[in-house]
Amino acid sequence: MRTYDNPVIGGFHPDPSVCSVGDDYYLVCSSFEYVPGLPLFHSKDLVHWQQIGNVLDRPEQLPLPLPGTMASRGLYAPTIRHHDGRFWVINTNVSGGGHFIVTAERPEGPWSDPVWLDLPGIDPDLAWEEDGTCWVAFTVPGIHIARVDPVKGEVLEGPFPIWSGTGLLYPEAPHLYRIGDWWYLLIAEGGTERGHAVSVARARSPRGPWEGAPGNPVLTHSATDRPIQSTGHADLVTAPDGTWWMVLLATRPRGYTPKFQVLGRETFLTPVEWDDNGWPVVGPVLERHPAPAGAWHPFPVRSARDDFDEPALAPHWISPYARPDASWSLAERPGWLTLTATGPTLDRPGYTFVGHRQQHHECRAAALLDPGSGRGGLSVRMDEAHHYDLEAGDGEVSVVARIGPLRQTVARRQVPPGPLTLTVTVRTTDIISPSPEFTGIEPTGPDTIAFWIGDPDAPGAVPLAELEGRYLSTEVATGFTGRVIGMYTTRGTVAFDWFDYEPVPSA
Ligand code: 6LW
Repeated sequence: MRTYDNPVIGGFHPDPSVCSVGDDYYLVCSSFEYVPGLPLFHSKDLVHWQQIGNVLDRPEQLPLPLPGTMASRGLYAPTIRHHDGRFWVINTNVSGGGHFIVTAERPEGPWSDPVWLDLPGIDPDLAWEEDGTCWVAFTVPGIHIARVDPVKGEVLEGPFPIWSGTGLLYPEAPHLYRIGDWWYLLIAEGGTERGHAVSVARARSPRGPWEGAPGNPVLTHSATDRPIQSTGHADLVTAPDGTWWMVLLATRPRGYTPKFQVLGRETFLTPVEWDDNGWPVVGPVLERHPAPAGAWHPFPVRSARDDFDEPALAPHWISPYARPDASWSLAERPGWLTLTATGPTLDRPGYTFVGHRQQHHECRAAALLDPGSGRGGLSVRMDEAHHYDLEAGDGEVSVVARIGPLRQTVARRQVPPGPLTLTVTVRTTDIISPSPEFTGIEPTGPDTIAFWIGDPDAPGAVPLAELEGRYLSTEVATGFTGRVIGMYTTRGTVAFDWFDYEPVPSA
């Protein structure tokens, strides 16, 4: 039997929303403080996803960030729908402006400028009745809806509350669907941490009255020992063969109790069945499931190496807060990505950083860089107060750990001038009970992060330091994102010839 592996989109890709057009599927995720905003994926089989762009990729469309945006603020959960021959994305900038709608004829864009909606809350959803009546559902707290003109951004009626789930924490993430003679309302509750759950209600009209499913929550991994945790924030889609599927966020925490999640909330896929009373039956979400029927449609595997030979940066490259034109160039030194410092430290927003999400528990990232007279390197980032940096400049390479209020240089090595390769390797360390020789400092975190000058698999590589990974986890750093491994510059201009990111198979 053909199977697929979860997550279907690894690394920090939370709050997935999906729509289908014929046998094409499109999916968007939250992006928080990172630009470009709202990564957009395409699939033909629900299993293989290729990023085709970002919904918010023009500063004149939406100048990101708005002043004062902090880590894990900015763009929260979006919804994508196809209606009336157009793609619609509704989203919220929690750092200013609130809810907005953008549309596009083609998912690759261009996406329109935003139309703003004068409604409170987060997690907006768009749904249309057969006569064209358009509803926005959102979280204030409790789930509310308003009737809107989505083209003008006018609120025509409401908002009013419709349902607040089963009494669990934070009923949120509503999506409304017309299915047969019913309207269904899918929500998340329990909070986005280990208590996360999916619940459902139905009504004959969006106005209600809403009746919850007797089996609510219809999905949760709360209080289980399953390796996949925090299952929630889901959206539904049908395949051409009539089968139903759910995309949702979940996590894969590791290490000793309370366990640590370092990859952020990722996108998972799971089948949905319907019981005789018309309620969805879903879960558990497994690491491996029987695949949807129909032709398999993998995309060409992206090469581990980005040589920076293309005229534009690929859409998966993200930068915290902003990527000013003057801070990066693919033309200044052809075949290289040059990064020019916009700020002197990764400890405060305003620096130059172009990163790749860590998408696998075991992986390596490397770059060949020419520091010139500048300073820069590779950083593993959660936020300004939680990052490990492997930095070249001034004839040396150093490893700096920033953990909360503490900042320490943990290794330093002289190097000859000129280009050099820097490598970061991440390995899991699941030690769940102390060894007989327990010293009290056994690694109990999810992983270790090692820093090298050179290629660790080639002669001459210099190991500089190995640090515990738990300090770059959501449980320590807090927030809604995951690790991003990036190239950065904090002084002058540093040129990067290539950047590799690849999973490392377990030994
Ligand atoms: C999002 C909310 C949630 O707005 O987390 O898991 C918040 N669900 O629905 C940020 O992603």
